[in-house]
Amino acid sequence: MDEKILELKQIIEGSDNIVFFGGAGVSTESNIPDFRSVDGLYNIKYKYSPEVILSHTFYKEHQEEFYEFYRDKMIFPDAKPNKAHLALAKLEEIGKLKAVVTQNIDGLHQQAGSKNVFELHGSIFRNYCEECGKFYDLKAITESEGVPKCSCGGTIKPDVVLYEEGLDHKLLANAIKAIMAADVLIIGGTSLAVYPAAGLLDYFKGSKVVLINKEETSKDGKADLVIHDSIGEVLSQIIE
Ligand code: CNA
Repeated sequence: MDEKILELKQIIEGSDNIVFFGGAGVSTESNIPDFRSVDGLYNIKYKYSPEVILSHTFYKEHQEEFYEFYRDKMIFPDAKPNKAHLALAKLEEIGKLKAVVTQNIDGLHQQAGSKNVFELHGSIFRNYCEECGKFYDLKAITESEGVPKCSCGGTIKPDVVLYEEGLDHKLLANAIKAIMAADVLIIGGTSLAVYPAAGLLDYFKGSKVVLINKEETSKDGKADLVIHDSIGEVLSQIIE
């Protein structure tokens, strides 16, 4: 076994208080593109960058275009959890992993069986009317055309955090609490370029930070163990 995998295995064996912090790279092996990889959404040709389209201002001013992009590029209803999601769910089941803090909106951690998941940026599976607050599931978006409308006439908005919007305070506080209480923090599949989410890592006070990412990140220098590899491949070797 690779030396680094062995080291990760030892770190995991030595702790029953692990928190995982992840991003879009956790779901690329489920064929959901991330933002910043070569095949990611930042490198596709679109009239506007994802950062512009997925902003609150754009949502308000160009709703038709927002929903066209959102349906086309952000929703993958048939995606299945991959080896990374399954390994993390297993680590929780055996009592080692206490929480998953994710920037993803795809619901794949829950689909894999993870219970304590903090979805910092919301979920494509939750949608609500901006006027009356009525809740809608994903079908309200996938089975409608143009701007999805509520029975009251209001616009249905996905419960996902757009650029320029703040994170849910309670959720943020609970995610911070979990990170502060953890002994081991495993960070994976994230460029750590999106704030305030990436700033949550500064709350970690435990003993070991592990970083598993295909590319280098700004926090590589601060981690005790850095593995530049596919997260599904790495985590599936830990839990066999
Ligand atoms: P990002 O900025 O696109 O970074 C992804 C990182 O993951 C990159 O550094 C890649 O090198 C790395 N990576 C890609 N595939 C793998 C892999 N298989 N194994 C290991 N590393 C890999 O994405 P972040 O999550 O850091 O950025 C935050 C944004 C992206 C959040 O606001 C998300 O909501 C948003 N996003 C989410 C999804 C999703 O829900 N699946 C998809 C696309 C974007």
